[in-house]
Amino acid sequence: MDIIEELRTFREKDIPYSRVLSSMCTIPHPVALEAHKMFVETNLGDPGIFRGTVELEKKLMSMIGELLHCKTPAGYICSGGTEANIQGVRAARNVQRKQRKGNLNIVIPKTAHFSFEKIGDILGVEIRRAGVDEEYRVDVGEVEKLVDESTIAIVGIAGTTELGQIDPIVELSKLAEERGIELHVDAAFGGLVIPFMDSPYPFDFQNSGVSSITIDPHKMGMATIPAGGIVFKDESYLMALEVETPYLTSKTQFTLTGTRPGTGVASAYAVLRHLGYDGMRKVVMGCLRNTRIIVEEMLSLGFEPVIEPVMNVVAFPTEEAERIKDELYRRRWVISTIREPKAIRFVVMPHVTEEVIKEFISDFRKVVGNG
Ligand code: 0PR
Repeated sequence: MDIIEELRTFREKDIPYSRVLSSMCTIPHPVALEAHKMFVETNLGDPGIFRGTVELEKKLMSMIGELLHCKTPAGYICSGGTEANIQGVRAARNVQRKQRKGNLNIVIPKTAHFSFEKIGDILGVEIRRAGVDEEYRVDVGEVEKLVDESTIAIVGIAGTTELGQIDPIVELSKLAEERGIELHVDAAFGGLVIPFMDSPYPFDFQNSGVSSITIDPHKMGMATIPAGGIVFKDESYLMALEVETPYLTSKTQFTLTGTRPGTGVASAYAVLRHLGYDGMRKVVMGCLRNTRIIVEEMLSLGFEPVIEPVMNVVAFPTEEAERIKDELYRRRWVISTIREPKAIRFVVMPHVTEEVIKEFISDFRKVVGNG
């Protein structure tokens, strides 16, 4: 068998995005794919060779900085939200280390992504989890109680993985400033949604206490995987991450990985330039409209959302969550479930079109005995 044919047999076993309502990734925008192909062999790990790609990354970072209300953005495109969160907390640890005593800790919302588990393990910092209010936003009072002399950073989430909720970043920022500690905002998902909403919640560097933001082009930015983003409020944080690189074309490196693709940079840049703010707004509005359609359909079947959707993520409580998910999977639909409360969850990415929703709801009805 021809190798390409062989590869196709594997690829055909993958479930197409048109059957996936659980993913925060999506089909790359056509312009992202073009850009990706052009940069396939680039390696940002050796900037002296890929000088043009380095320049492009700087341009992209200043575009993202503008979007996030930062005049001095410093950061890079990495493998994803996990690496971005690691680097955000690692930089916070390195800048705070001298002033803090004891076993260092960070305070995160209970609703934080599981990447923070890895962070605790890798960096050896204690992870303290604060509870949430009835709308699933972190309880700032609880965060305040958990912060002590060993705390290096607070984490807030702008677009929680499970419910798409936004933490009170404004209040967290004030608290971080009062205590002289860092505030890392995980906007891996929401970072490319919130700025394009009608009255965007100020989750970004508008708050002077925000030190770093995770913002992933391979989620709502429609870039090719891998493309995560970490942005610091200024260069001092990158300097706190530097190690010497004796035999490279550069003297130091602040990234976590060494060899690093330029494809994410090119594809993210291409999408943002091609669509512009207006185009991005249209995409986001489309996803929000489709989220509404799902909510209406689900309401008509007797399911009420856990919270009124804030963005294009929505969950519906049901004791039968696991059964529904498994039964749908047997019918080649992928949805997800969340733990607290027990619920089924949908992420309404650009590939979840009105037609997809129609087809999905028709199967969903059968699964819940209403079709
Ligand atoms: N922060 C938040 C708020 C996230 O939602 C995620 C990922 C991350 C950080 C980590 O990002 P990376 O996965 O890029 O390292 N959230 C989704 C999740 O883990 C990602 C995802 C993507 C899940 C595609 C499924 C899928 O098919 O649930």
